[in-house]
Order: sequence, then C-alpha cells, then structure tokens
Amino acid sequence: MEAIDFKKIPRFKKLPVRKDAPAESSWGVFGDGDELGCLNFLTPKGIVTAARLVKKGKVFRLDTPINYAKPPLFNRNPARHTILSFEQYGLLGHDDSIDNYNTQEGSQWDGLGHVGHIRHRAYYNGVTDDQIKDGPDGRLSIHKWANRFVGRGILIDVCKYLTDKKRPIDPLSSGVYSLKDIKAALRAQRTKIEPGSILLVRTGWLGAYLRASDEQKAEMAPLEALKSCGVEPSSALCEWLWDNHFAAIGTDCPAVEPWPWDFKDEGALHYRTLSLLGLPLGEQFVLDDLAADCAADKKYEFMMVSVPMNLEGGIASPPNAVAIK
Ligand code: UVW
Repeated sequence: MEAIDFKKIPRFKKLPVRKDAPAESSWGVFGDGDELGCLNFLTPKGIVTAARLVKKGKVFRLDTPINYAKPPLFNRNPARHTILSFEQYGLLGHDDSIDNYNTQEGSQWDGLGHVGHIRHRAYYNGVTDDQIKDGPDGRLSIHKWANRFVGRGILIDVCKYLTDKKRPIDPLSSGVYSLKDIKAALRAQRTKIEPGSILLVRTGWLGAYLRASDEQKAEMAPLEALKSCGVEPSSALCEWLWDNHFAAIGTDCPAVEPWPWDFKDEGALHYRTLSLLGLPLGEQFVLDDLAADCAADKKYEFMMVSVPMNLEGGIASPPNAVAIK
C-alpha cells in the first residue's frame, strides 16, 4: 500500500489516460498492470486517520450470516455445512466442512473479475477472460484485496432521508435512488467526503427482504423474478464517485444498481464501475444497526475493516467486514 497524491489523479472528464482504453475508464491511471483499481485510494495515512474515528468501541458486523437467504438470490446454490467428528481418533472434537459454497450467496464484494465489459470484451485494465480463468494466480483475483480493504467508511442513509421527506422508495421494487437524493442525504447528515473513503449506501432492501415471509422470499429469489431498488447507474454518479476518490461502494441491496439490469446495456453500473473504473461493488451488506447508531450520535463516519477471502484466483468474497465507531 502506497501514499498517493490525490491532486495528480486525473478528473473523470479527462479519462481515459490511455489512448486505447474505453471512454470513462481509469485503465492505466494506476499503471498498466494494476489489479486494484480504486482500492489504490486506500493509503497508510488513510488507515491511521480512520483509526482515530474509533471513539466508543462499538463494532458493527456488516456481513449476513452464511445461508441467510433461503433460497439464495440469483439462482445461486446454498452452502452445505457439515460438522465432522474426531471421535474415530479418540478425540472429543469437531471441525467444519462447507461444501458448495458460492462466495456471492450473501453479503459480498464483487471482485474486478466478476463482470467484464460487454462491448470491449475485457475486464478492468483490459484483462481478458482467459487471464481471469487461468489458474491460481488469475489476474484480478480477490486474494489481491485480502489485506487492502481498510480505511475510513462513511454511510449515506438515503433510505432514511427519503422516508423522512415522505418520498420513500419501495426497496422490493426496481426503484432508483438518484445522485441528487444521495447528495441531499449527505448534506442533511452533514457528512464530509474525504479522499480514499469507502462509501456505504443504505437503500432499505435487506431489512425489507428480512421482513418478507418465507413464501415471498422463495418467490423473489430467482434471477428472473427478483426486483430490487438500487442507485442510479449513470455516468454522473461515476463522475461523482471517481472525482471524490471513493475506494469502493457497498449497499444493502442485491446489485448496487436496481435489479433487473439489462446485461446488453453498456450504461449498467456493473460495467461502468467494475469493468471501466475498477471500483469494487458491495452487495447485501448489513447496514440497519450501523445506520441506527449513526442517526443516534449523528456521526456517519467510522473505521471500516474488511478482509476478503484469501482465495487465489477468486472472483468475489464475503466482505468479512466490520465498522468500528
Ligand atoms: C449480477 O449482477 C449478475 O450479480 P451481482 O449482483 O451479485 O453482482
């Protein structure tokens, strides 16, 4: 992890810096071989500053329990957990086996190998499909983030903001939280953006999902049936994220952007962020308790520690994240 001169980072309007790179891409900004994208905005100085935000000793776990969604969304498979006994060796003891585990079955960071650009047929920084699949040290692997994801986190509770304004969005619809609403919520909270922050946006989806009946959960789980709110998938949103040097964006909804999104639409946020900017997307994060605490003490900033799985060649990971205040 290195210091970074934020003043030298080109503005979004000046992207791309490489002639052969797609429009609105950051390819080459951090070097042609870079695999970390916007995580480069997390710096040692940023970590020290983040640690100073710890005042109360309160810890908020941001991951759902494994297999929380029954059934998992997007036709993903549930994990099978078995407790294995050591009894045959004369030891009173156990260990675990988790089979069939999909790293995206619940809370997750989408790694930069999760989605490549539909037209450019390439992932962040021009990495090809073969380079991703090619063995244990695959390019853009999630294990390259395993000791990177620490810094100042901020929460924007746009769900609360719009609910307070009597303009709530139904989280279980494909409703859109606009950039205008997100900025207004930020102003209402009086939260300052600092370069190198990890942005969390509360949409209210996870709470609404958890309140649904078992039958409703079963009905909404398949990829073809799911409907979810999300943030505006626009160039303007990406400009705001990039020019403020956000390191990542995580939300409590299934796709950050509204679901369904059209895989043929180049304007989808998955393409704009993962493939073009190298900006990690976090989904199905647990934010309600953190949001309640932020509303109570009016402090929407905290230290965030996320330790993605050390899975060589991995595509995504549960965030293994905590916010500490
Ligand atoms: C897809 O968008 C396909 O998956 P996810 O929302 O988990 O990134």
